[in-house]
Amino acid sequence: MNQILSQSRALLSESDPAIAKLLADEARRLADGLELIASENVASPAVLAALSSVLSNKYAEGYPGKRYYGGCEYVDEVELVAIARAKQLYGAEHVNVQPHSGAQANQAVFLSCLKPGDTILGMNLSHGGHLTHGSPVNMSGLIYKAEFYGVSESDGLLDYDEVRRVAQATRPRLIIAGASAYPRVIDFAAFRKIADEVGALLLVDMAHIAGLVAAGVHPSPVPFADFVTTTTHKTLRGPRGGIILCRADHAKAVDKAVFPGTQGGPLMHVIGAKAVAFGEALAPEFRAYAETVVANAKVLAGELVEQGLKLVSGGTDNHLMLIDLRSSPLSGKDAEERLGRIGLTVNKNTVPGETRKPMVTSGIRIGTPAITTRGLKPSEMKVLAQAISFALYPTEEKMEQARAIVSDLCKKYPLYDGVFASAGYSVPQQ
Ligand code: DSN
Repeated sequence: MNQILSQSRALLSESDPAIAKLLADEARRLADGLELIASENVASPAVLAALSSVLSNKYAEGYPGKRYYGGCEYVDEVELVAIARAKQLYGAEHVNVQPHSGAQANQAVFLSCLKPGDTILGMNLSHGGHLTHGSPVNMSGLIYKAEFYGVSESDGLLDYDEVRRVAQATRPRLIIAGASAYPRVIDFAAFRKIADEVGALLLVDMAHIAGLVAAGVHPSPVPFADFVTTTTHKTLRGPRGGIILCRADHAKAVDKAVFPGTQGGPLMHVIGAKAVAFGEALAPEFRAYAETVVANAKVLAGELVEQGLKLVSGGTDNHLMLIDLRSSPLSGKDAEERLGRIGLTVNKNTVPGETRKPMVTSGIRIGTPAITTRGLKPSEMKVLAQAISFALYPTEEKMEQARAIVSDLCKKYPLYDGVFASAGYSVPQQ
């Protein structure tokens, strides 16, 4: 059996060379460049092993001990381990590990506590919020009445007085805290206070910072929120997927909203991989990793400012920063393309007060989770900032220098070597 599994890569090459080639191309793309997309990471070989396991074969609608299918004795154990580890990691009263994604985790929370037409209050997408927090093109904005708060345009910081003012004016049933492009610490106690003042429930979507919270390097929302949702693949470094943490009194409604409310059969291979990732995040090495993610981000932000670039809020407290290009001739799209040419993968991003379209934008979001997994340290952030700045304001000579910097860093920190090898993980066979 093990032999068959270890031969799967070779089998794929034989049975489907077209897809095998594309997988190899993607592995090479990852290895030859540096991943600076703030929501991406490099999952461990153990996480990848669970993802490509026989658990993928199993239908298991229902919950451990109460399934609609036979043969669930082992997947029940897998799901129970995932739940126990997630509870330990975050100190949560109840955890549902079945959501296929962060969007579906949010959708299930909405179904558990809202009726169509109820008012929700979330962060403005162009200020760093998320599509699923009430955008008019998402079901959250189509089914519910969405209201928004934002950051102060003068300093880029969340304005809690403004959140309170909008909450008092709109009386939401649910307030959503959490962001996909906010570089500062979020004050969850302040959100709880505002929610209590207006009689609202509080959902914190901690997808971006879940790994930082797990490691104790960002304050936890769990003591303050009725519901906490997260993806498992960003700073948490697990497989793509979602989970919901909630207070015990919401447990039944949340479980019902996930299945049968919004999903059918859970993806048991992903749940197995979530369990592996939670186990890794419980290990002491993960705290050191998360501390380095933040240290790298702080040094990189400082160096970018030294290079003359403007950052929203002037810097960062977490794993990401937003370059504001409004005073430069470049759009976010231009900058994304230029950085791509030297092997740095980033995403264009709106900035507070954005005037360009979402496919163009005036900003670039940069994150350090993946490069930190790869092994880069704060001492390397100066040259990385230099490469970014050379690529944004290039001459032919500077572009060459920028490419050489990135290429040297890639050689110094090979993908799936270094961090995983030194942490005692096995390196996947090529
Ligand atoms: N699209 C993700 C991000 O990049 O932040 C959030 O879902």
